[in-house]
Formats: sequence, C-alpha cells, structure tokens
Amino acid sequence: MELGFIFDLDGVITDTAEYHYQAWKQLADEENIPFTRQDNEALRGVPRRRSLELLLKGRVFPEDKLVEMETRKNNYYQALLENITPGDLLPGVLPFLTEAKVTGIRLGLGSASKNAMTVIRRLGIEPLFDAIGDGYCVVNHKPAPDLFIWVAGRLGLWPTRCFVFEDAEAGVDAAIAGGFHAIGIGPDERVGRAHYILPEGLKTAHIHDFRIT
Ligand code: B16
Ligand code: MG
Repeated sequence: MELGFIFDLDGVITDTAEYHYQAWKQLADEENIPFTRQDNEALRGVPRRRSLELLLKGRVFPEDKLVEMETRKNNYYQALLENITPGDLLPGVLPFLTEAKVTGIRLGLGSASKNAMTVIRRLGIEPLFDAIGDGYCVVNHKPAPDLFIWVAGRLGLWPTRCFVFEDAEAGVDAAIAGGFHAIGIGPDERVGRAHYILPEGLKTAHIHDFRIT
C-alpha cells in the first residue's frame, strides 16, 4: 500500500527560527518594541501576519503600516536566507529522506512559510519532494488541517496513509484534525498531543518505524 511522509520545514528539516528571530528583532529594535528569544518561541510555525501581531503585543497600527513592517522583516529574513547551505539540514534529515525516497514512500512538504521554496532549494533537497505546500497554497493556516490535506491530495494519498512530521503545537493539531498520523518533534510540552514523539528529531528515526497496517 502507498505511503506518504509530509514534513514541516522550520524546526523539522532545518532551523530557520534563528533567522526569523534576527529579522523580527531588527524590526522590533527599529520600532522600540522589546522582543526576546523567548518571545520568538511563540512564533514557531505561526504565519507572518499573526507573528507580527504577537510581536506588537496589542499595539495598534493602520493596515498600511502593518504591511510595511511585514515587508521590512521579510526583506531582512530573505537577506539572511542567503547564508543557507546543504550543511544546514538538521542531523539525520538527508538519510531519512533519501531512504524513504528509494523505498517508494511519497514525500511532501507542508510549511506555513512563503519562503519555503527558497529554503529547500538552498538546502539542495527540492528534487526529493513529490509535492510542495507552502504559505501560498491555502487560506486557512495551521491548526487548520488545510495545508496538509492539500499536500496529501497532490501526493494522491488519503490522510490516513500519511505521516506528518511537525515541531509546532499548531502543526500537530492540524495533522490530527486532518486525520493524519502525527509525529511530534521536540519536547512533550510542545508536541505532546502527537501520536508518536521524536524528542531528538529525525536523527533517531528509521523509516521502518513508520508503518500503517
Ligand atoms: P514566512 P514552518 C513557519 O515555518 C515558521 O516556523 C514561522 O516562524 C514563520 O513565521 C512562518 O513559517 C511564516 O514564514 O514569513 O517566511 O512566510 O514551521 O511552517 O515551516
Ligand atoms: Mg515548524
């Protein structure tokens, strides 16, 4: 029976969270808004506009100023993405993806980021994927299941035939809501609702651990 693996990007395949932090921090400093690494943790897996709202902590601005701030942050972020190389793949990711691919498992990406294509190209792994879902593909973001369902459709598989690998609470909830098998990457406090947890990420995972009977 056909099987699919669908991966979140930031926190599962690579750690762009540090670059998101640096870009948001530069914006926050320019706007005289306090912003710490701990504040940045709450933005994990959260789309750009919602991230800005969390950073602003209730401060109110007109729409054109919000758009300008998002654009400024994204420009800083895109400049930082130029540093990404295949060496930035998280430990164990390349062997896991490669082994799954040669075994015939269909591979999908399901990232909230509008920069996901740039990132996977810089990581050198775009050809491994049979379907790529990013921040442009659906309207409703995680915890809505829409993006993972979109990717499963492109893979030609029912959600019940797919595992979703996620590091964010909202992503795990999205996978469960869509009827997928949810694999949580990270601490129990964050991904505890997943069906199975990999606290250390894909470096401790083996494809034969993921079977559906
Ligand atoms: P962008 P993921 C998410 O990626 C990031 O975790 C989150 O911090 C970011 O705000 C979001 O993408 C949107 O990114 O501004 O590039 O569109 O975890 O869903 O791969
Ligand atoms: Mg993530």
